[in-house]
Amino acid sequence: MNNEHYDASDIQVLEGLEAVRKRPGMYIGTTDVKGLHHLVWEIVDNSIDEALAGYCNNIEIIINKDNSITVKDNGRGIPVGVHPKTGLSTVETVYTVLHAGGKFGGGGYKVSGGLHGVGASVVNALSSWVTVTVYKEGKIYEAKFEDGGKTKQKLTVIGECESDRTGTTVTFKPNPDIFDTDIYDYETLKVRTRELAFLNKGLMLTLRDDRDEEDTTGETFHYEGGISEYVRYLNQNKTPISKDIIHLEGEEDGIIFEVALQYNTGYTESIYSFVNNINTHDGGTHEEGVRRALTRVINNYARKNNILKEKDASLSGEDVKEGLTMIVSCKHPNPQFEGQTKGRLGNSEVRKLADKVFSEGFERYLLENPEEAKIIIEKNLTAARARVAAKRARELTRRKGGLELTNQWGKLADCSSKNPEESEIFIVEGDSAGGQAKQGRDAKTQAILPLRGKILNVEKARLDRILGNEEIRSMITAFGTGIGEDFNINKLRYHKIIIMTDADVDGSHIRTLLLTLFYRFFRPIIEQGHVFVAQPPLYKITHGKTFKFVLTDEEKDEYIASLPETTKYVIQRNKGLGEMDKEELCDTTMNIEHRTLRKITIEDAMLADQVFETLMGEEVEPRRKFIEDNAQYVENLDI
Ligand code: 1YM
Repeated sequence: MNNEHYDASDIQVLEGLEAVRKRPGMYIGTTDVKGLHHLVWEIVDNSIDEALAGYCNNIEIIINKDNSITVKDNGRGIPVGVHPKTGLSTVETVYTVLHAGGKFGGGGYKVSGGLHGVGASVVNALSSWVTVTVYKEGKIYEAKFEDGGKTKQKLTVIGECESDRTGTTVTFKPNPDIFDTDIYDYETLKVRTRELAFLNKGLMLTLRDDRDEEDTTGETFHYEGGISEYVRYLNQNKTPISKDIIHLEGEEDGIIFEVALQYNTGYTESIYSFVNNINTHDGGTHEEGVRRALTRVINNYARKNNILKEKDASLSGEDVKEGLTMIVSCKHPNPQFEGQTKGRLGNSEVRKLADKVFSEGFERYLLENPEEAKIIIEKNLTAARARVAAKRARELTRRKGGLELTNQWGKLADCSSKNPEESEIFIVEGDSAGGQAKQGRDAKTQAILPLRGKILNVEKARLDRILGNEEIRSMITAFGTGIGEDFNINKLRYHKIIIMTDADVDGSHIRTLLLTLFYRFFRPIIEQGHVFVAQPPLYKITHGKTFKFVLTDEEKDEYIASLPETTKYVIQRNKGLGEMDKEELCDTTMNIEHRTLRKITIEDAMLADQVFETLMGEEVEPRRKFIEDNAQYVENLDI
């Protein structure tokens, strides 16, 4: 792959950047804060492609003072010659012709196989200005664009550099008229930067925030162990049951397949799979190959060594994944992404490769490490026994009518509509806010379920115990979906599940608990976009006889600025839902016309799950550190 030469005539000139500016959503998904961050990855992806091709081992991402972004790499540098079809320099072509970048080069493992992998020209179209600098053959070249991709300065030699220096540096400033916000979030950039470092062993990525004067070095992510270190990282707040992280790798026909895994004492599975660095949320052939091989190899080993007796039932796929942390990563020159959100790998040849690499390597590991093998299989057997117990508990609950909706059941104020599409359920913190919400709701479409106090800590509980918790049973009953093996999303009685908690530490704790519960036991309701968080107003501003509720600090400042200068006004910070009267609560937070809801994505839920683990897991040290790190944000953290 490293010897491949590109043919510049491969560029396809398709359409102008005008189309991108008119309908940005079509090219980057959204123009909210997610779309803003997406721009960074479009540029970084080009550097990553260069790293995957074997020419680049260092990438820097800098948030500049003015919220522009700089991405630097030490690859070959974008080609500087004239492109025969456009008559422009290749740099200018890549940045001004839609779809040009992806058509270059051919072959290679392109990150751009993803949903919106449309490249540099889209970033240019959506930016106020862009500067591209290329270091190549002892010269420094520069091109500048402004106003959504208009060439301001053609590619020009602006100086000389050492003859062995090569690379590309791009700085862009997102157009504030296109995006809802122009403020970059360091943590968001950090999570993906770290993930890219785990997924590309040996590659050094640095993230720096120059908005903060004191920070000059930034954070560097560099993992020689690659996905093994990813597994260690994911298990850091858990208790691994064996010291080894098993890491297996194989290659066939240019397809690289890699997997790393380690069991912990917990009950949930954390399996993440990637293709060309893109998270395949819905799995696919690479994941299927491993899961199939894992179940088969464990059963074979357990039978051969008489751990599973002849009369015993085989261990199921469920049993062998309890407490399993695993990263599956595949690099493929021609990946086929399937499914509605393109989150599933479809290439069938990968299933066989994954099965082969995994079964050969894992079987050898078990044979060579009988002590570890025994610990793993004991864990699987315990899971199998618990699965049988949970089934019994579920049947018992069902027989007692525990998961059927009955009239005697007083807490839920259901809606009268039986049409799930128009029905919504508010899960409300506390009986008093619950009572207000019941009085002020639209009884046709809005159901209210008040939650008393904290729900169960699901980290430390298996399904049988979870079903013993009254608050959780109320929710399952109301949702109508069942849980565990009985879960059926088609039975969901409300298409909007809205979490409504106070704007304080307890409220955010309850929200985290609920999201964790949904993530672990009702994941499809998040994946299919049914979970929301209500946004109660943060302030009430009273001015004479009038008052206004606002959601954010910015809105507050804006409103105050709009008042006459001599004005006296009172600002009241809304801490609890209970501080509003029932009309206020319903009008600002529940009424479809006025309210703001935030839809929960699977990423939000994953993050909640991690925070939750830190706060609730068995390890004390990470918890102490988390509280210390966050102490400045909370008044009284009550856990
Ligand atoms: C900070 C952003 O864009 N790096 C980068 C981009 C390219 C190359 C190297 C490159 C690719 C190839 C040959 C090839 C790109 N080149 C093109 C195109 N960093 C950043 N580094 N030589 C250099 O793919 O064959 C598009 S991206 F199209 F010109 F080849």
